[in-house]
Amino acid sequence: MKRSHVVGVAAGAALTLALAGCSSSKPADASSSSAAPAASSAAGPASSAGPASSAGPASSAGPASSAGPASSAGPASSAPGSSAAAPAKAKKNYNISFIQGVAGDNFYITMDCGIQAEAKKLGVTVKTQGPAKFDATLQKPILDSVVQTKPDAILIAPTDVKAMQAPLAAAAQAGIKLVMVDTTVSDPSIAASQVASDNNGGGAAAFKAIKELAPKGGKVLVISVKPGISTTDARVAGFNDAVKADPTFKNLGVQFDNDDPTTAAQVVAAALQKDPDIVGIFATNLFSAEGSATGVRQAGKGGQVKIVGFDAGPAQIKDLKDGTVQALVAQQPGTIGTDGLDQAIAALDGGTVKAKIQTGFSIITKDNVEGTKDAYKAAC
Ligand code: T6T
Repeated sequence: MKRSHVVGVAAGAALTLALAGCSSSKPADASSSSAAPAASSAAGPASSAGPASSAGPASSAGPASSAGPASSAGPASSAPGSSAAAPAKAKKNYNISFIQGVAGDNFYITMDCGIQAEAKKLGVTVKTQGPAKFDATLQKPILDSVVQTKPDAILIAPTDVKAMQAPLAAAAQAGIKLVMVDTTVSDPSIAASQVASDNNGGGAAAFKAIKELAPKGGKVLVISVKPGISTTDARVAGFNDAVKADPTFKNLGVQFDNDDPTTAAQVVAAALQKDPDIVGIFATNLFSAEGSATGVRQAGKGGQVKIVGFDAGPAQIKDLKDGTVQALVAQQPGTIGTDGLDQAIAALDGGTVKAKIQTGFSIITKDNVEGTKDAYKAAC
């Protein structure tokens, strides 16, 4: 499936961004004739239960192909996970846990909405919980206690590639099927499947958007969470490689905010004091983007310094409409969730499991934000 998507940037110049098609493939068939009735989702801390609404067809994608007839480096955007026929019921009402990277993050809330809708359809139970901060020292005890309850499978967004490796290996050793959703660990062979966005491609697309907004080039800054997160590290790498290939831009490097918008705002304010001629900021996730917008606003440079942020939470959409942020790289967290659950069920039912699924992203600007279906949810 390929579709072309014309978007404009705040400066008014129209960009033609190609949404390059990821090849469509149905997630592993989780079909079975008998299935338990859908059970309602139970709750742990920061838990959520499944809505009645349907998640749409479960989708999955092969490696996201990139395209972009428009200028400059990297893919402009990548295709949404392609549609596939909805899986049938699971063989039984499995007990599954979903452990978010952090509770209360619109990205993981939206992912949980996809998971819960899919769980209802498949007739399985998913309990969701997450740490209060994006921090392995807080996520590990949650994982350990979930493992004690002996679920059939765990869907998890590991908060650190190294720190979560051993606890997840122990879970796999205990016979629990693992599916990495969003983030992963250094050695993902312990998992049945991994589902994530094209994070490297998204970083390259972010640079491409900045270049369209600041065509003369100049200084660019990256605001990220912390080192050791597979997703944001890949976004930074994709962005850095694209900047390196363009001599009109000078990369000031990456600064970290520990997933805290207040810290991000302070870091951006200090950076703008030191380098008032920064032309663009790439914020690699939701809270980094929120904080970067605040920092730029407080410096009185709203609209002048171009901000491209990963994710599309409600506050980010507002910043985009206000003109403080110029473009958002919107992931498909609902699809990551449904695909992740489908793979877990396939692994449990003895079906065919896809070891790796890459989902797409889209670029939201002021010109296409109205009516976008890619904005994240605050609740299901
Ligand atoms: O960007 C998402 C997610 O993909 C990343 O791994 C961590 O941050 C978010 O949850 C957004 O806050």
